[in-house]
Amino acid sequence: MLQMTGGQAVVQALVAEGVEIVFGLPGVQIMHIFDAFYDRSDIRLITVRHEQTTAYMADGYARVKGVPGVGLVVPGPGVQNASAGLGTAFSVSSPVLLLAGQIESSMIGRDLGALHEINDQLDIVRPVTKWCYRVREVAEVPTVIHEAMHQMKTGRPRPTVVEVPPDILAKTAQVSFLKAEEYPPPRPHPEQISRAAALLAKAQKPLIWAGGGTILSGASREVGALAEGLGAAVATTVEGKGIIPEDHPLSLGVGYYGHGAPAWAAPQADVVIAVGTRLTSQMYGSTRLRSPQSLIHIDIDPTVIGKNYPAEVAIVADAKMALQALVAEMQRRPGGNRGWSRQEIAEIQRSHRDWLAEKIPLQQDIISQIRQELPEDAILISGITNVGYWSHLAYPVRRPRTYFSSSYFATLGFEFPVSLGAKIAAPHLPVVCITGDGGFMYAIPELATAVQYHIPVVTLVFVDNAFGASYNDQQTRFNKRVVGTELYNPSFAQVAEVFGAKGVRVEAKRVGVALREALQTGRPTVIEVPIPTLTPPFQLPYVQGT
Ligand SMILES: Cc1ncc(C[n+]2csc(CCOP(=O)(O)OP(=O)(O)O)c2C)c(N)n1
Ligand SMILES: [Mg+2]
Repeated sequence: MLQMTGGQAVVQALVAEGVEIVFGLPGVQIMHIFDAFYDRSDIRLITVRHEQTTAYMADGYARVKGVPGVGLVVPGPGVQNASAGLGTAFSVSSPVLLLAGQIESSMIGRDLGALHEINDQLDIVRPVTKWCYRVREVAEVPTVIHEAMHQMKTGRPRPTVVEVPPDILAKTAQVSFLKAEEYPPPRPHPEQISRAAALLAKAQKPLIWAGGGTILSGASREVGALAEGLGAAVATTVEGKGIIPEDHPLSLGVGYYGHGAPAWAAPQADVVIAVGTRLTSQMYGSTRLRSPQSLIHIDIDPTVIGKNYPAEVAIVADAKMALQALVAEMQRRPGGNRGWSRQEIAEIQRSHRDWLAEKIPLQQDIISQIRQELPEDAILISGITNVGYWSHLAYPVRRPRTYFSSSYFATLGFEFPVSLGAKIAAPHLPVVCITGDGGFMYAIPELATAVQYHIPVVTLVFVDNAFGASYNDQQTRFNKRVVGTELYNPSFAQVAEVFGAKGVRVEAKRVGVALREALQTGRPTVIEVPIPTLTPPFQLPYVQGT
């Protein structure tokens, strides 16, 4: 038992849980937490310029490290500013703990007009969190933070919010702390594994759809082993990108809005093993499964199973555990599988590459220059911008946790702050952010954060002087009636310099060279690249699979 304030208890509990860094923005109700960082060498506080960044940086950090990231904000506007970041983390199943201030306990829910007051604060974050809670006593701080960690380390990892009123943060009490815990991943039911194996034994053309859940569970080896054992082709969602190297002979890469090599292959599959995905691919074109294709659906979250296509076999378990069991079960069964021939996959890949070369020569050239400059373990954050979308399909990834998107939330502006969190988590790796002139503007003030804390992310800003996707939508769906989608921009290179970062402007064909130079300087750098407005994948007709 230790005698301390609620604010000190919060920081001590974080340390006890293994938290090394917190991303925060101060305000009167949370100053006791800020004060508790004073003179501590076992935990760092990074101050950002907008609360959205607290959640985004925590998310980027969490995605790279595979451990919860922590943000700290004032109540009311602070929480609301952070909520798009929570929504993004929710969509990609990222463990982000947001510590939120509150108004004085005695005033909560009375609509008195207290500073930053918002009624039912937790109701605002409930739809984008897995769990949220208000601390009522200093002594319960460690158990509440421990429970938030438990929620994020078990099942589907999604954001949590813990709010603490300022009177609790200021009060002194005796507090005892818990040790950080790890929890065993849930194993599959053996009967479901043998049912899945029986179905797979008859499969001629099995297809694995690997989602973000496979990355979260670290199932690279298992996905590879099952694919090789069955001769199964492997398609991934954007979130599952890189679960096996995308140049593996059985890899089809990403299926995105009905595009990508999976669009050619999916219609030929007879049994599909979907792992760690709700199978959003069902919504688009040729990647949609159709009867009589059978689905074996594996997910840690039972609510996901069969959501977009009925599952013949449902396996509720950790992806790695389930795949390990399935691989072992298949090895016990006599008779080799036929599966896909490597030529078939190579031909599909060729069709996909030809299609890209025909449809998007400029984006493909830019993306190959980026790939060429980056080592295998470099991290790319693909923003909500044209080159970002096309990177899903044209930027081969070879390792898990090296490629990040904002999933179905498609949060414009997430990319730069998420990159900063990623770089803090992996200071030794190159971290590159792809953004647009629209998206970068959301978080440009964080260039100051990058300079202040020496976070040398390289940001590629593609400037088409438009909210390009919306502009292009008007070109195609609205008969070229352009309204409200054109942008005036400053020189992003000059803006970067004014902040004390490095800024350069280059033509698209010089992106590779500029990236190489930027990575060598070790400084936060903005590379501004003028481009014409371009068509995103989701505004092109679907690929017609064979
Ligand atoms: C928070 C949010 N607001 C609005 C949108 C809608 N939206 C999607 S793409 C886009 C345009 C993005 O412009 P830019 O960053 O310049 O990229 P570009 O499309 O020009 O490549 C907009 C406004 C969104 N996805 N997220
Ligand atoms: Mg733009």
